[in-house]
Amino acid sequence: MNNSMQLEEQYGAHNYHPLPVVLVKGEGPYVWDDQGKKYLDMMSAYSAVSHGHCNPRLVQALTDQANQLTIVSRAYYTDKLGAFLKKACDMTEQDMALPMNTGAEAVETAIKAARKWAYTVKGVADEQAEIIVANGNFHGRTTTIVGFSSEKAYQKGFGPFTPGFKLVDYGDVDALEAAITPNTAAFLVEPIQGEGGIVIPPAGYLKKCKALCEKHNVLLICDEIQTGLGRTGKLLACQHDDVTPDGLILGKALGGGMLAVSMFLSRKDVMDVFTYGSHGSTFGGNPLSSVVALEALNIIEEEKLAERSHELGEYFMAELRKINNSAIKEIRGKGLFVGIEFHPNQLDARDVCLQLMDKGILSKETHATVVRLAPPLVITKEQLDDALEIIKEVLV
Ligand code: PXG
Repeated sequence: MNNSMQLEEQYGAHNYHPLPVVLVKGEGPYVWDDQGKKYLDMMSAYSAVSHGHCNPRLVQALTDQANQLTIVSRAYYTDKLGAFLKKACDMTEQDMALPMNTGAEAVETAIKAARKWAYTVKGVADEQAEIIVANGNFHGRTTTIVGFSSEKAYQKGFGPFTPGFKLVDYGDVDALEAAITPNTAAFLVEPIQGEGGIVIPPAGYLKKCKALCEKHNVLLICDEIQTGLGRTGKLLACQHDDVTPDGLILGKALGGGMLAVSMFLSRKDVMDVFTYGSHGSTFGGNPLSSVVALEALNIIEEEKLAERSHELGEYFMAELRKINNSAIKEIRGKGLFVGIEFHPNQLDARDVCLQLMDKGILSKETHATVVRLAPPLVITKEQLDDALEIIKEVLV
């Protein structure tokens, strides 16, 4: 253990179990450690670095604005926030947006919006609103959010939890219908479960969920913090099912891998439940974040990162499927959001990640059996080919 690791271990809470590498520099899909060793980053900070490390356009936008104006309170207008909100709404076909910082904050915002909409628009009796969520969900780490997780490890020791949530099986439309009552405000769901292990629901699932939600006057809210902004080969993963959700949550790549920028977007009648003083954030929507996030959206559009993710993802998965190793249970994904699942007890996903790291690829296991491969979307086919060579060396 070197000095950097020791300092983190001694002075930092032990809420992570990092691989033994100290990163000091990044550029495009690559990062370097303190020994000068270069790695291809196939983690991309859980999709936050879709634009590549230190993307020059984003560095420029960040530094220009940092020299101009960084943070003021939302008690004032700025010349930057409106343009960012408009771009986000236009691109995602939503009416209005509320900017926050971390993903969990935007999820909390969605929960508050759904509940207040249920009381003030749908007519649910006070304190009775219910939100349906899916088994295997991951929406963040606040006490309310971990309270409706089905993963006991996220909850243990942190109760009591917020009432008003119901779990149903992911991918099961009948279970959703059975769970809906007149008090249901919303169904909050990830179009593909990322932390759950890159779990892809049956084709048409979201479309059927949308129809059910419409029928029962329930909001369909998609958490696209991880799947959104091109990661799965479309701008939004819900577009694979031709669905425009009633509420949408973005984060991670929205900040261009530079800053924590998240937002809840929705229809006007939902967003209008927020009135002066009912919600807010010191840093949400500040001019520095707004400029960086607007440029991040421009880059996704102009550099066609979603299309790139689709094409390279198809190629990558087809090549991975050629690997002949009986420990591999499944290779699945959409776009450059790919998981390799191993049969339990045949190959340990963390061991595979350690071997990949040794050979110059950074990845991370989700649970014990799935290795996640999600490089920056700016990666080239040649760079992906290099990665494939190394993955084959480790797995064949
Ligand atoms: N929703 C989804 C779908 C996510 O993947 C969040 C919400 C929460 O975002 P913030 O910005 O609050 O972390 C995520 C986050 C971790 C961890 O260590 C989090 C994520 C992925 C992997 C690890 O908490 N995703």
